[in-house]
Amino acid sequence: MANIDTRPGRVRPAPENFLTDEQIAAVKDGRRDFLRKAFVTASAAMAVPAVARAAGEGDPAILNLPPWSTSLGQPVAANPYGMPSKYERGLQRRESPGLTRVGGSSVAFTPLQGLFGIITPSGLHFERHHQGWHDVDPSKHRLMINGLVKTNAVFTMDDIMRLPSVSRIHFIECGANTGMEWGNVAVPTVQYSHGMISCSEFTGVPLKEILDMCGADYKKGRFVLAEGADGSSMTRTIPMELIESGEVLVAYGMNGEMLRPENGYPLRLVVPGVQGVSWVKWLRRIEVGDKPWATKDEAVHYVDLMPDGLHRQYTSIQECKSVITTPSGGQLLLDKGFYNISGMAWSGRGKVTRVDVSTDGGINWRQARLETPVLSKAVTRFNIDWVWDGKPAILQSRAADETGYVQPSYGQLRKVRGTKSIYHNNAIQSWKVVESGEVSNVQVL
Ligand SMILES: Nc1nc2c(c(=O)[nH]1)N[C@H]1C(S)=C(S)[C@@H](COP(=O)(O)O)O[C@H]1N2
Ligand SMILES: [Mo]
Repeated sequence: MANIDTRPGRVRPAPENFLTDEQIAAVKDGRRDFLRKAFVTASAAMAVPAVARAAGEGDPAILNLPPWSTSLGQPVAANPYGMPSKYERGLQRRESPGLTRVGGSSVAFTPLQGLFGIITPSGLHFERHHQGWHDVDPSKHRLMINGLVKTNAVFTMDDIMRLPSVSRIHFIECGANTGMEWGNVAVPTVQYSHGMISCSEFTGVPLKEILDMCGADYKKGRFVLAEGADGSSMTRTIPMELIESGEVLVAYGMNGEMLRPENGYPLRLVVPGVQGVSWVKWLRRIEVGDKPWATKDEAVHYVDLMPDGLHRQYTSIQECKSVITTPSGGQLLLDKGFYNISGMAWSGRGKVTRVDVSTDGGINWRQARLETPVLSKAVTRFNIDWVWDGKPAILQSRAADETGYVQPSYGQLRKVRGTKSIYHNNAIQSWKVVESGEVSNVQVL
C-alpha cells in the first residue's frame, strides 16, 4: 500500500492528481503491477510483513551502493530550521476546492492520511480564520482582564511568561469538522472529511491563575468572554466551571516552541474538549460576566439546526468520535494480504476507553489496540491487523469514552439531528474497498 503524496505504499489519485496520466490510467485499468513497480520498493514491507523476498530478486538496489553511501554529506545547520525531506513535499495542508470564496475566511485541512501517533506536526496543524491571520509583534500584544474582577489588569507577554506554566496535550476540532457530510457523501479523502482536527502539546498559564490574581468574583461571574485581536470580532462565552477546573489555558507554546502565527501567535485560549471556535486566537481580552453574551459566533453561527427547524445554541463539547486514517478514501491497496488499519479516536468528555473496527460494514466488530498514551481530551491512536482477501470490504471504526457514550451511526445521528446541520457531526465513517483496491468514501446507516 503506498501513498504518492507522502510515502510510497499508498496511492491517492484524486483529487490532487499526484499521479502522472499514465499512472492514473494504470489505476483505472487495474494494472496494479505497473504501480507496484513504480512505487513500491522497501515500503512493500509495510503492506506485506512476511516479505522475505529472495535476495536481490528483481531488485538490485541493496547490492549497488548509492551516492549517499559513497560521498560526503551536507554540513550541520545547512538547514537551520529543519524541514521535511523533499520526498515528503506532498504532505500538505490543503483547501477544499470551492468551499470558500476568499482565502482570508477559509480553512486549510490537516493531511490525516499521512500522519502517525497522536501529535500533529505544527506546520500541518489545520488553520481556520474568519478574517485572515497576522504575524503579531509580541512586544505590542496585550491581554486585558476586566468585568467582575476587583482589579482590571493589562498583561504584556513578558508578564504572562513569568507566571507558573503547565504543558498539556489536547485535540482541537472545529465544530464544523465533517460538516459537509451531513446529507450525503461530499468529499473524497479523510483530509477533507476529518482534517479540521489537530492534536498538540500546549504550554501556558491556567486562566484561573490570572483571574485569581485579578480577584475575579466567582459567585456572580459565572461566565467569561474571550476576545481575539484580529478583524473577525471573534468573541466567545466560556462557562466559569471550565475555567475553575484549571483546564482552560492562556497558551503561548505549541509542541515545544511558540505558537505558529496561523494558530494565534503569541497568545491563544485553549479550551480542552470544546469546539475550536472557542479557542480564541491572538487573545487580547477576557471579561468576567454573569450571563452568556450571545455574540454573533454563538447566537447566529455555531448553532445546530434541528429537524423541527429550531436552532440549538451553546452545544460546545465535541462528542466522542473516531476515523480510520489508513486505508482511507483516495488510497489504493496494491495487493491482497496483510494491512495495519490505523486511525484516531477522541472525546471532548474525557478519555477514549475502546475502539471497535469492522471490515464488513458494521456486521462484525473487533476491538482495536489503543496505543499509549491515552490522555483525556486528546487524540488516541488505534491500530488493528487486517488480512484483505481481495474482495469488497467496508472499513469502519466506532469509539466509546469513559462516560459510556458510544459514537453513533449515520442512522442514529440523523434520527436526532436530521440532515441539515453543519456542526457536530460525529457519525461513524465508512471507507469502501473494491476489488481493484480503490478506497472511497461511502455512508452506511
Ligand atoms: N481570533 C480568532 N480566533 C479564532 C478564529 C478566528 O478566526 N479568529 N477561528 C476559530 C475557529 S472557527 C477555529 S476552528 C479555531 C482554529 O484554530 P487553528 O487555526 O489554530 O486550527 O480557531 C478559532 N479561534
Ligand atoms: Mo471552527
